[in-house]
Amino acid sequence: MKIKIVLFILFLTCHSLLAEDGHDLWLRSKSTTSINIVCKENSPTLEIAKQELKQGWQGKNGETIVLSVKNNKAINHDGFKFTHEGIQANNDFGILYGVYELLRRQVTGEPFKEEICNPSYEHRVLNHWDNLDGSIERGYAGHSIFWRKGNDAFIVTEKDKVLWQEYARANASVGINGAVLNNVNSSPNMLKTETLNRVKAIADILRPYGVKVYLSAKFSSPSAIGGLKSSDPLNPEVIKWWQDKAKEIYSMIPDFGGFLVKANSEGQAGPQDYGRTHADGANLLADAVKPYGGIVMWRAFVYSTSNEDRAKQAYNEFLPLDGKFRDNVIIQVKNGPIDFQPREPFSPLFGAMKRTSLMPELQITQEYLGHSVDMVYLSTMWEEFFKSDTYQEGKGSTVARCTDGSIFQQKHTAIAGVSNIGLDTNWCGHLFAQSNWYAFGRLAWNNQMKSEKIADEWIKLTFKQTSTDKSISSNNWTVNFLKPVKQMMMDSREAAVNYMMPLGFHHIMSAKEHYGPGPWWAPTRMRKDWTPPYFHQADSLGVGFNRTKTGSNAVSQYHEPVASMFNDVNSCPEIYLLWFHHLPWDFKMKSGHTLWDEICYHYNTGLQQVKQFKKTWEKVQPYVDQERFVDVKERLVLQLNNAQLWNDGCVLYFQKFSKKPIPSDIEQPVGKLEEIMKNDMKRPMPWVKR
Ligand code: GCV
Repeated sequence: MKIKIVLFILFLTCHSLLAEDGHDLWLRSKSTTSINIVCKENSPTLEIAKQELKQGWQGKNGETIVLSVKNNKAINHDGFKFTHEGIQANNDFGILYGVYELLRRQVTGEPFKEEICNPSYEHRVLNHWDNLDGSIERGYAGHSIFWRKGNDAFIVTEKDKVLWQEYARANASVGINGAVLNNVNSSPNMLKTETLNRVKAIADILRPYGVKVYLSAKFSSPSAIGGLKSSDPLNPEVIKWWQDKAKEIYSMIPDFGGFLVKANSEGQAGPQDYGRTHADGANLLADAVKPYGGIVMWRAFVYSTSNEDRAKQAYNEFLPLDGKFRDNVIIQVKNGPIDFQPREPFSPLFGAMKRTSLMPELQITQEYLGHSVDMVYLSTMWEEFFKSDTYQEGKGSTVARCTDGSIFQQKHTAIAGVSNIGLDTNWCGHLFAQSNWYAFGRLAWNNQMKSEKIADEWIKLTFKQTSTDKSISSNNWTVNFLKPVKQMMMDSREAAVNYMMPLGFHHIMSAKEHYGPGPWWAPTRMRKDWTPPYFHQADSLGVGFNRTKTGSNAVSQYHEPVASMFNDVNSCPEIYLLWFHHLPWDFKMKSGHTLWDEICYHYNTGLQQVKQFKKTWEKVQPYVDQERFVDVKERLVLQLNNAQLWNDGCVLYFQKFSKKPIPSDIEQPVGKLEEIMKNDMKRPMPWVKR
């Protein structure tokens, strides 16, 4: 009996040692050697920097590192310089970022040489779509880490503080320096004093890590909570209300970042309700925060129930306002003209608004890319976006250069990512979704970084030090784990495009939570531009949205030669073909296949790719702890179901129009279209229980 108890205790101890729940993210370095730190200054941030160095140091035993805060014109914002003796920066945050970079290189094996590392963007912000009741719009990793409902909703517990600190640390380690704490579909209660008290508590924890807090503001707040009759931006009482609110916020949070606003979009209030423009609305808030150094991020995600192509509407509305915004307003533009689809061409607003600061908005949470079920590494998608050439100021006017201040004189530069973080132990639901949080930070810091390098770093930081079997040699690990897992990540986004929306298809997902296929969904009561048939336009003659000169002419919003390239079916990249063109089913593709066959081949390729991911992961079992291995394995099974459903649903649905056979050299669908369609809105979401 005694032996049994001892064995049981031993089992529990070993088990807890090996337990890997993913909570530690990419921050696992444990020092084995000592370091001598020289730093004349002191501050809470520098304390953290020193602590991190001591905790994570992997260099020579007893080495001396000098941390010095002094002005160097070559260093921008919170950038830093590696010198022969240590790290130099203009401010404490730069030192902290330098420390994280140094520690990262020690794990990844990248050399530490004299160089300056400047951030691409001044503000690198996470947008949390967290509601005050703790739910998260498009959140797939549990409830909010900031908000909850119930009697203790505003009580700040020790547990809260620990979590917020861990969150701040993770952000700082990849250079993220801002967080919008609530949903853009915001509640006016956000700006009530009792809520602001909690915001202050969060800001106090995030501050030493260099993470500023921002809030999404409801435009109608003056009338909703301020007792005013109107929220008209030109009304003196409204102007005063926002000024007073800003004063109150800054008295509590002196480094408050500013506001994010979704106005006159998807039912949200806005200046147009009073016959005013987006510039009037944005400038109202900008003037209120200006005395304190705050900024306003004003979203360009707008479209109405007009007959105009939805892809054209943001450009039509915002371009005429170019130059009319205050210099502390930044227009936040989604990467593509529709809505975070698996693949979109870049939004034509990039580079077109030359006298206004513009910031890209990326979506880290996988609303249209498989939630926290499908493994999709998004960095390759963002890299494709940054590299897109707008030609606005000649060849090489990439989106990256149009937004980071390289081409246009922007008072402020910024970038936002819609967060995928929740209360799940591993923060993001899917272990591999952590890589998207990581990649967003790395690309926000350096928009020229290559996805492969980011994946390489993330895998090493996340898995290397926890390899369960110490007898595994480094070479063995590299060949049998790092390489195949990296390849899987690098292929994963294209795979998702293949099994969801290849060749320029977009917005053909299920209306239920945007997971799974739904190209058929078109209730008559529904707004047309919310239904997939509006976007794919399939009929007996062909498929695709004609956005050429003979169609909606969305191509004309692009600068030449991009406009002509997209307009001409022969030069339009095939990855965007059905985004811009309506084509016959037997249109000849570059491969020699007909369009119909090519569609089938793409869906099938996506399906086969996911099968391959599953095999790859099964093979790497010896290199991963059991808990993380099983969790990812289970999700890959669900991802394969999803890929199968997409393949079967889309191929069989479009076949009703093409009336052509599915090529015989690929797997035939296993599902029945009627069944898939019948179950579409009833199918439960395949959440993985943790
Ligand atoms: C926060 C899409 C999403 C909405 C989101 C909106 C936006 O429509 O489905 O959940 O709302 O984009 O970005 O404002």
